[in-house]
Amino acid sequence: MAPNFAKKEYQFLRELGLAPRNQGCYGSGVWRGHGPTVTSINPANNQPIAEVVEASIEDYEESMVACAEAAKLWMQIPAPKRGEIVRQIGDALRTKVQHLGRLVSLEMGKILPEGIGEVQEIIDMCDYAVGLSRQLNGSIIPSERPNHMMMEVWNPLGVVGVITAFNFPCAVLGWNACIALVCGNTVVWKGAPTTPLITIAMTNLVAEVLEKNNLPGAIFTTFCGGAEIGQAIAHDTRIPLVSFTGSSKVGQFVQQTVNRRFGKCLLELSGNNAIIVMDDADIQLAVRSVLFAAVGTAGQRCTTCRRLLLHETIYQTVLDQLVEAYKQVKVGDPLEKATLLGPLHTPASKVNFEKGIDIIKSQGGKILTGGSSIESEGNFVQPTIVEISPDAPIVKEELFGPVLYVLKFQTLKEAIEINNSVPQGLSSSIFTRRPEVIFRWIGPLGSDCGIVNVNIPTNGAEIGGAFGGEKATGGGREAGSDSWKQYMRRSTCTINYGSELPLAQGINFG
Ligand code: UN1
Repeated sequence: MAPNFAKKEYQFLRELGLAPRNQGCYGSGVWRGHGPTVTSINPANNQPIAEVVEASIEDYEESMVACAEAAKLWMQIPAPKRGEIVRQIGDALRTKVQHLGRLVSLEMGKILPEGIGEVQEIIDMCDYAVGLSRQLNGSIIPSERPNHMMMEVWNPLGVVGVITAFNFPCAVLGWNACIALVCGNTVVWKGAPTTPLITIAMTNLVAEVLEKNNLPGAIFTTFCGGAEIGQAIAHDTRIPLVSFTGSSKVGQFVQQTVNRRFGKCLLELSGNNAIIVMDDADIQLAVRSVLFAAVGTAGQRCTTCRRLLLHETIYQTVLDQLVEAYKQVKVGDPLEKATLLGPLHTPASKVNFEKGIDIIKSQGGKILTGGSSIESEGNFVQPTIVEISPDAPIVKEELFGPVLYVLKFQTLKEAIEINNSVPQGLSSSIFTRRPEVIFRWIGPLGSDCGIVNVNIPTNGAEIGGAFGGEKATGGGREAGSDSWKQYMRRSTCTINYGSELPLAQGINFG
């Protein structure tokens, strides 16, 4: 049933500024929408939640003119003052964390604690970015010439484009936007076509803060829309940096388009993450971690564990405990308290799961538990464990659902080889207590991923580190550490404060 917005249990939608029909473009500080009308669907029952009128290309053009203009103003505001605006965004999020988390759960389908966790991730990013706004430091470099000084000044890029995916419909916006804003850039955001209500609710919150501070709304410009808007962003020379989250296939296309115009890309693409359990591992810790990593968000995180590599001596013990744990997983409405596994995001994801299972069987995979979709009005499937050879072609692909491949190994070297044998390189984890194993794992001949963990799951990264991966994952790094540098341009400045003109490399010119 479509929610009745007036009913008490759906009151939170109104409080997030949503209506049964919404405009999906926030440009030049006003809501508009002249594109196609889409319906947001609840994945737990495939019933409509509300309608959204997407941005048209004309909406895009008009909004982009204002956004590029606003960048000139925003970049001249001192960075710590920009930080103060991001601090206020964080505070606004704090007051709405339950509501927004609930909306994430309702529209995306992840369970409520994960929905709230996702909003918390943006709040963390706001806090981080506030501190960062006083630390956008450049270096001073010794000059080889007398009476000269060399230094680096970090300047804003202008406009940063952020294209996000359905699985983290707002946290990934937070990773990019919080940093981009304190760095002095305006932000253009295209959320996923199937999560437009989250895009609108999140934008409402940011827009209110800008308005309260008498700043142009165009500093934060939002488009609900599909491929046409995505392509416009990729082609737009007013956008020097495009951050894209999605499949490797689309990411490659975005990168080629942006690079052709000498723009830069930050890519956050597919993962195929492994957990290795060594013979000395704490088995209980490993089993709990695998459960969260493989079943959490119904296997729809880019950091989801898809491959479990078990040492032959503990193979059966871990597997028995894991199969037992899988059988206890409660599948159901993501808003209900006991639920651990919500629906897949769309009916197409469910079909994709079913096709994946057929391929797994045809490639010699043995289903140990699960393996079927569940008859219901929602997109529910069973959490699934498969015994399969590491050489089966399906193992190299990212099947976006709760399907875990279990593989057996004998030596650490062999486990690392299997870990590194897939095209993707996002996240990885090993369970062991031996220092020599830990240091080999994180060293040059260890995991080839961007995220290399020990005794924790592959997912659930903190925002303080740089997030991203290698190979087909795209090479981008977002959120913490020195990721901010990508949202700025570096000016290397050499200043002569003397009256001579000594040349570098000792050149005597005339
Ligand atoms: C994603 O799946 O696109 O590490 C991002 C994690 C989360 C982010 C996942 N912090 O699982």
